[in-house]
Amino acid sequence: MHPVCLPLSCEKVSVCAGVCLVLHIPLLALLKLILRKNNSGVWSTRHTSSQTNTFAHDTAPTTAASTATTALVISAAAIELQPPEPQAGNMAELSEFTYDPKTFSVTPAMKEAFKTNGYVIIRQVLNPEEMRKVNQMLESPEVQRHAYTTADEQMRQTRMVLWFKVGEDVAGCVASMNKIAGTIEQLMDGDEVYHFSTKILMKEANQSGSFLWHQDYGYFYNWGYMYPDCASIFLAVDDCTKANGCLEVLRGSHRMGRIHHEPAGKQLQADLERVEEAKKLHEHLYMEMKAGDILYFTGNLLHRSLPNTTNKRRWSYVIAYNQKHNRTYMGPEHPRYTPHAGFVPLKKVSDSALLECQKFSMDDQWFLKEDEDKARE
Ligand SMILES: O=C(O)CCC(=O)C(=O)O
Repeated sequence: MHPVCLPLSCEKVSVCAGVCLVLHIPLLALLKLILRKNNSGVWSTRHTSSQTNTFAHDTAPTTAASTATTALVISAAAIELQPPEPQAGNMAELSEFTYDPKTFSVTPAMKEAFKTNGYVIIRQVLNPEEMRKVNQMLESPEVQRHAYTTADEQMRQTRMVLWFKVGEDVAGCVASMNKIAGTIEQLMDGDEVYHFSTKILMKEANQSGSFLWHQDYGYFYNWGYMYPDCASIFLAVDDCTKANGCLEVLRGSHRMGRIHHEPAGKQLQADLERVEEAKKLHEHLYMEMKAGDILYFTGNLLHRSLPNTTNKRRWSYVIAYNQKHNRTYMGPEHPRYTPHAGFVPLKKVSDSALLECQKFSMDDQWFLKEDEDKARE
């Protein structure tokens, strides 16, 4: 018997069963015509619930079809069909929080939002004074001389700098502060995390390429990491808007698991057929952010960003973390081995560390060179 028949009284069951048999295929279409979603995301009839019974009684069931309609309305009202998730907008809002230095902690609501949506955005994690220090470090010739370019599928270029070590300098503080490293560790809700890499992605004014649709685990997977137990934080160095190529995500897409990636330009791109299908199931969100806001997101969340079309730069600062147990099987003998692959414990520091830190120099840092970049392999 079709499930919509279940709660009907005995005399209606035979009518409905017959109708189900005859109309089995168009049944869902009929239901869609009869039902609509209300504001709280619950499916109901086109009338209010108090009107539902009146509707059933007032309609003279003169034909088999109208009898079926009446039966279906009664049964659907009784079942109260639920869509798989509440309204999209509300769920996205659930992932948005504001940092308060006095009271901040990772709450169950944040963990739940991270699990459901694949990300949380926390506004103003770094204050303007902290951001001044970050900018001073990023703009220093010592960092900038390590810049090279990545390119999208149209070979449009974006400058980037990438490094691996966590020093006792400004960059090291950012990577190991509790409000960043401690937060991502708690959101991932499991093993200890360590720093995998930090990079700055510099979309300059009126130029730059895109970052193609991908999952960060798409990269980690190629480097031999066995589990998607990695996550990243995206710190807005400049305000990020739709016009200057803010990050875009497909909310909840991490629940699809890893999808196939192929090289495109100098990047890896997720299988676009899958991405198109994913867009039908997962809300496409533009992560507009102010400088100092941080997006914490899981390794399998599909994301991308488009070129900067404005006359101001749009820089971002992305730190990748990996869980301690998540090892790569690609040891030194393997052609894809990356020497930074091993676990190095991350000693977390207090949230005041960045303001206290005076070391801008990264003289002992290990910066990635363009010819060492194995992103595409
Ligand atoms: O900075 C951006 O626009 C994109 C960065 C990104 O997608 C990544 O690092 O995985």
